Amino acid sequence: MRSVFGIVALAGLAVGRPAPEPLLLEARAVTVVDQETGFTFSETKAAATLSANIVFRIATPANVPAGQPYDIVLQVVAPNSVGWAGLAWGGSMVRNPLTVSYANGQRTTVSARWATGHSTPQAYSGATFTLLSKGNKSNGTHWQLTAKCTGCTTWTGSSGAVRIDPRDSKRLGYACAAAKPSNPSSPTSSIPVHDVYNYITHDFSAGANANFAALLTQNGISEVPTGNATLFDN
Ligand code: HEM
Ligand SMILES: *[C@@H]1O[C@H](CO)[C@@H](O)[C@H](O)[C@H]1NC(C)=O
Ligand SMILES: *[C@@H]1O[C@H](CO)[C@@H](O)[C@H](O)[C@H]1NC(C)=O
Ligand SMILES: CC(=O)N[C@H]1CO[C@H](CO)[C@@H](O)[C@@H]1O
Repeated sequence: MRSVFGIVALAGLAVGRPAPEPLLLEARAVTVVDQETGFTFSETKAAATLSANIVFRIATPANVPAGQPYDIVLQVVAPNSVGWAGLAWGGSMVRNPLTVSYANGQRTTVSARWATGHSTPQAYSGATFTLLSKGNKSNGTHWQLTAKCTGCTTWTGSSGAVRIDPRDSKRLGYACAAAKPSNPSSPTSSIPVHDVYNYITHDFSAGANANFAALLTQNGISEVPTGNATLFDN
């Protein structure tokens, strides 16, 4: 696991030659602490073009009891050239929760979808999102979403119940299009088909938060997260 706190990164530069990177196709977990929301995220960059990345960040509660469902906080940072960005939690397009987000002026919209084939996904009621009071914005170069999701990490797929292990790495799918959704304020807006799709390996363990429930409260979400908040906040 590598840490990318400003100070640590600068200290690394000052030391001089970095350690050689192993040439392994393993998850390259990067832990990022978001100063604005206070969450610790595991970050994976996904190529939108040869020269632009979408950044996917996922924060998990620490100490999730084995087998229990759990909420996550998803942060997506995309260049303004990206009309929509999608994350496929099961690692492919079909029969798993798809999270699609897009800019809506100064705000962002997030949409839960589900595809039964390689055609336009439908709205999905099994995953619900609550935008945090901080972390949803856009500027001259990027738009950014920050939302809690209930239902992104457990679902019933083609071969039964699936649960993402919060202590593990997992292949996720992603997709994006340059063209914008027709009705950006609506979570059920029609979206144009992707220009790009690919896969990332995301290390969920690098985004564990011992104070998950308290951080949600600090960001305007007071309901108890799915799972056991008592255990999450120890
Ligand atoms: C907007 C409507 C969409 C249409 C019409 C569509 C259509 C398709 C088609 C036809 C393919 C197969 C391409 C091929 O095999 O050559 C494909 C693949 C794929 N799509 Fe979509 N798609 C849509 C939305 C999405 C969304 C929202 C996601 C979310 C991440 C997504 C993720 C993927 C992925 C990861 C693949 C690679 C194959 C797989 O893993 O199943 N798609 N899509
Ligand atoms: C624009 O927003 C993005 C995403 O929040 C951020 O990473 C970037 O630093 C911002 N740029 C400026 C100039 O503020
Ligand atoms: C959470 O865990 C604690 C400690 O095991 C237990 O006493 C409590 O009943 C649990 N709460 C829920 C809602 O499961
Ligand atoms: C900067 C910021 O966090 N903006 C918005 C994020 O989304 C929520 C819910 O729509 C808004 O209340 C925030 O103002």
